[in-house]
Amino acid sequence: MKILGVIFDLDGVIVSTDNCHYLAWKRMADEEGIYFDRKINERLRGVSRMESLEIVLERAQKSYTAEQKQALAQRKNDYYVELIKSLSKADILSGALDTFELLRRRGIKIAIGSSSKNTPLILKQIGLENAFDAVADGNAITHSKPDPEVFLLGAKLLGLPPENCLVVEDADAGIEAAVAGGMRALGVGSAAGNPNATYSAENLAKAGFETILAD
Ligand code: B16
Ligand code: MG
Repeated sequence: MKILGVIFDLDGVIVSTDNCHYLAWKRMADEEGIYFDRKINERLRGVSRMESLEIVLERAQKSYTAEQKQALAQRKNDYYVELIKSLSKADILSGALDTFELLRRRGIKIAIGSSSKNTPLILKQIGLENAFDAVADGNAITHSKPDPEVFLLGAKLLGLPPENCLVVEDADAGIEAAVAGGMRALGVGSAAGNPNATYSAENLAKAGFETILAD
């Protein structure tokens, strides 16, 4: 099956927001007296905000009501939004722009498939708000990765069947989601070497798209 569309995860594939997520969760957790470190932060990759909060609260000494949890997630997001306001074009990860150009030249459609509700803001900050044929993000879905919903929506918005789409992901949950949706997956960053990924590369610059497309 030919690859006619590529759906890119955002955080960790096109731009690295890891540290911003870490600092925002850390600030909220410190204020609440909850232990949080970079190792725990790794587990939040590709996971939705409320599911991430549940992971953070595993170390909490007290229990929180649903209302309090909403407030904690909101507070973390306020800190996060403040931090991502300093993102710019310079934060686009290595190989991303060249990859988009190559795919466009080949007539392949490109989309975003991200769990983040902050996708529109992040794309604007890095100057890519008009770069994609479709954007499927955390605002449009009810089930986050490893559920395939966000990628199936991306394929639908591109007008393509899943089997003609390739997903690029940095999270194991995202690779799982792509496979569950019947798509091929390229694992980069933290997901490079994921045994379920069809292709693997350290980053987009090293992905060898020419070879993948010739497959
Ligand atoms: P937000 P992706 C994910 O984005 C992040 O990897 C994950 O750490 C974050 O919790 C999630 O978005 C939700 O983000 O709080 O901005 O809605 O990797 O799917 O692009
Ligand atoms: Mg990601």
